[in-house]
Amino acid sequence: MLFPKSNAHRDIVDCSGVWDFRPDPEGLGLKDGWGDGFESTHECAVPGSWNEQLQEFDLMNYVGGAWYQREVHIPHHFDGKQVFLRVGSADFESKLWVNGQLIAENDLLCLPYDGALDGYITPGEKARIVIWVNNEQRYQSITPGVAIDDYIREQRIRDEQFPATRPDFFPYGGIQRPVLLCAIPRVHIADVTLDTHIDGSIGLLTVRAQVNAPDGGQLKVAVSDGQVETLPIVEGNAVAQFRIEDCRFWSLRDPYLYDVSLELEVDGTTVDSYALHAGVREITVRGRRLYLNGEKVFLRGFGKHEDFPVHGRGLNLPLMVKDFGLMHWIGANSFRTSHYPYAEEILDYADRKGVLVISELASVNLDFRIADEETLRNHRRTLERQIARDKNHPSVIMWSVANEPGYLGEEEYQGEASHHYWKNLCDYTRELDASRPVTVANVGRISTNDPSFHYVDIVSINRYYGWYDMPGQLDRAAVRLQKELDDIAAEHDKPILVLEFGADTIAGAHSTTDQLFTEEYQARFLETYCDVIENHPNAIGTHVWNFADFRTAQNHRRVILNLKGVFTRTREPKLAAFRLKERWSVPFVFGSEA
Ligand code: GCB
Repeated sequence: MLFPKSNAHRDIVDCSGVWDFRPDPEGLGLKDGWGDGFESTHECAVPGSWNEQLQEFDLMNYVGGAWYQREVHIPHHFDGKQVFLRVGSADFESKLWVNGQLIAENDLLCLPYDGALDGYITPGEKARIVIWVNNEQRYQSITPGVAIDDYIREQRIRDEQFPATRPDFFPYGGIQRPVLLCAIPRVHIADVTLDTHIDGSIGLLTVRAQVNAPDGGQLKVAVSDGQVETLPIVEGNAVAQFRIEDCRFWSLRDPYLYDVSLELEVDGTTVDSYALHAGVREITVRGRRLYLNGEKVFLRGFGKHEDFPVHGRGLNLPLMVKDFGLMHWIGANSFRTSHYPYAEEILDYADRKGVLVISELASVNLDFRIADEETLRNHRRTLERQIARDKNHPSVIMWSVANEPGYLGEEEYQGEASHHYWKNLCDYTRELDASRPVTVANVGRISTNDPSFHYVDIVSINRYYGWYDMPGQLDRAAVRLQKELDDIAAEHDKPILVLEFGADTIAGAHSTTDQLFTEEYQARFLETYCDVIENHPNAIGTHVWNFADFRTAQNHRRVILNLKGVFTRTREPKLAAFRLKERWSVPFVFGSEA
């Protein structure tokens, strides 16, 4: 799955802008053929979530179907090309029509989808694009949905969140990443997979291309160190292997990217080209440590969210640049795409800035009373699509295949079915991508007896002692945390990553003694955790929850936002940000190892 690019053979029309919009709470549109076009009632900017944009039209908390529509000119020079439309993400579920023709559908959260327009458009004329988006989560999806019926089925005493949702982040709806109209040659490069290894000072780069050209064609692959290979195409495939002497490896200090350019030649004519970057690097897990290019690495960073006033989860490039600037300022070297795949633009930027990314699947609070073979199939489908999308980013160093499964402490989580689930999923991840470790973020309620620990490469835990339990008592929290790390290490000879720990903090609240919600308490909380974790022989990282305050659904535990950010939602630093900056300005020193 190649990210769309413009070059001598390929072109893109970005359909971002203000689109016609209409909410459809009664679900009329799918029955009444709104895919052919509909009468709009509102306007909504793309990319962006509809919620805060249309708050004044009573759509802040809207959960259901909504319709988007706009016209776009198909350029004359698209004639003879393969034209398709790519939707970066339209969450949670979406269908796409062009000139009244259903072109494509998607039900995978925060992942792109596309559809071919052959036969449905005329170059030189306008085309009508209609997109239906529905932000209702489904019961069987890998972040299980929750609707009023589910509360009844689950015999819960009350609706806990409005809008109804399980996770602790706002269920934004809308077209949240760009919609791109793309034209590529009919005979083209369809996919490229990069694989890198290191051998001393030599970089080994394998470029595997899939093309839809007939045998007889050839592919020229050039690397910016000066090497060029010309390969025959055999059954739609070509593989080039390069040895880069004195290679500049992609690293935190020097995120060097080689240019890899591919040219497809048929009958002596170049018919297509595509260029991408390769960061030559190797990620390995050995014993209790994580290595980048053979050097131990300790992760310092955050769980984040795609969240900002007005845009909601919509791609926001100035915010992206600002966030990377703040991560650089504070000395973070990594973040997790909690709790869903982030925009590809963000991963590209991480490649360029030398920031390590744990790419997380959109699986939150998997409930093992309802998870079944269909859920597992959905999980595997998500994994396939996410790895296909993100595989070439050197910044992506790990797959987190789920966050806090078994969240309710349901007894089914400890059963055979759960073991089968995690073994199957972790094995499948390694089958699809043997070059990166796999993890699952474990929830405190399951504690150290988590079936997934047996199948992951890295054990990850999220902990809140001193906050949800033992509030205001950091000494007790530290003892408990230490014991859990020791217990896990005693049973699993694997690295341990603490992927969440944090305290809600109201910027401006202060106290001379340990008091929840104050800036001093957050700072001390994070420092206490870092002290314990950094000194543990199995620990390979501290990811603070969260980088910035973010919006949640309405519930009595949150004052509009989850306030665990070390930056506010609009990115002002709290006291803890300065403390972390001080701590993270000193390089991490690993203890002497047995
Ligand atoms: C968690 C979840 C995260 C929440 C966080 C919290 O364990 O993974 O989504 O936002 O706790 O603040 O409670």
